[in-house]
Amino acid sequence: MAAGIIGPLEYSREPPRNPSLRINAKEPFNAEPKRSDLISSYITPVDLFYKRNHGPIPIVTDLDKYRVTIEGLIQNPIQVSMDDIRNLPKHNVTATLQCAGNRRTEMSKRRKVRGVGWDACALGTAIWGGAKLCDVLKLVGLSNNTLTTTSGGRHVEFISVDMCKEENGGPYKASVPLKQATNPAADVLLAYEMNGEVLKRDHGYPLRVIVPGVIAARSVKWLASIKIIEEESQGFFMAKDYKMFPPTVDWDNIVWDTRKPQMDFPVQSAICSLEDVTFTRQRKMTIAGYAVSGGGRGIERVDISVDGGKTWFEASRHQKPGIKYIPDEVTSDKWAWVLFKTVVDVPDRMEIVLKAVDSGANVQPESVDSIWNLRGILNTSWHHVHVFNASQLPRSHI
Ligand SMILES: Nc1nc2c(c(=O)[nH]1)N[C@H]1C(S)=C(S)[C@@H](COP(=O)(O)O)O[C@H]1N2
Ligand SMILES: [Mo]
Repeated sequence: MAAGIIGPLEYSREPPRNPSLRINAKEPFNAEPKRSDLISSYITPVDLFYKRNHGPIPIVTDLDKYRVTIEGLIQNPIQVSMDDIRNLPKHNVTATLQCAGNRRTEMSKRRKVRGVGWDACALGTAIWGGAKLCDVLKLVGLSNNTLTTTSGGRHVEFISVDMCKEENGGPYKASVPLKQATNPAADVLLAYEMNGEVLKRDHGYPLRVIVPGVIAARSVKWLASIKIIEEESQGFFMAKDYKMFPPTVDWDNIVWDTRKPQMDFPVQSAICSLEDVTFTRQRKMTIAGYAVSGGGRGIERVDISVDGGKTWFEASRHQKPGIKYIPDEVTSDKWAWVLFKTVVDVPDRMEIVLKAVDSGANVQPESVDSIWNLRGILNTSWHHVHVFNASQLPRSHI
């Protein structure tokens, strides 16, 4: 067990949570904000940030004794304290974390998938404050942009203290390539702050990994040790989960080894000002939501259709509107979402469709069928919302 922090076996010591969250699973606690709450500010308030756990929330028993071990295929393993991490240059990175399971419920409606159901709000944007992993790894003699260590290490594994049933009660683990971990431009952080405050327990207190542009499953919370290893982590969530299979693969014929662990997330967008089926008496309506892409590819365009995808127009978008506490040292926001908004006239009924285009000209896929996969990850299909004028309700709704 790691020094100064424990992963409890039961759920009797969970932190307080905002009651407005929509709970998708109680134990482990998995919850997302309401759609309208998600887009009420560019930076997601901590209490409204989605929470995705695989076990009870760990407890820091003694922060002074807390140490992160750095070991594996390196010459000299060390242990670092919170003070050691805080003494390194501090960076603030504005990054959107998105769970690979975002919009899973919608995919499951088409054909059943396995996993916690999520609406379209299993993501959030925060200003993460902490040390760059590349600076931490310099403490064990690894210089920037290292491909491999002299003893053959090519991946950096992060190990937590929580107890996940998928790991048979063991801790959550994930890894990133050493090249990415030691690349200062990749902005991989060991974060101890979220939106300028000490990280909360739900989000990994005292220290978590943030891997911008990559599915959030790699941003390990409650970090206990870092291991330099030869191959990608063999942990459950790298080897037997969070992989993208084609629609033909089912639980009977799946061979996990045939696919790489998913890293970057693809371009994604969703309407958050409206529910999937919305009734209104208004003649004008606001369509607002988010668009985000992984790998540091910003959003180039957000396209909206109000006639089911026959004709399209571009939504106005805004990045960073009125951020109050954005500090000077913020390095970039290429890792973060854009929010968009547009006002349209409301006919008797309309089908609103949304798709985004990223800076690499990647476009969201039209149909969920083409990307359906048994674990229900990365549902990035065009988002549809049906609007009915309440005075003209179709027969089936009266
Ligand atoms: N130690 C640990 N880290 C973890 C997880 C976990 O269960 N345990 N869940 C991962 C997944 S799947 C996601 S989507 C994000 C969620 O981060 P959040 O709860 O801060 O939003 O954390 C990742 N890191
Ligand atoms: Mo996730």
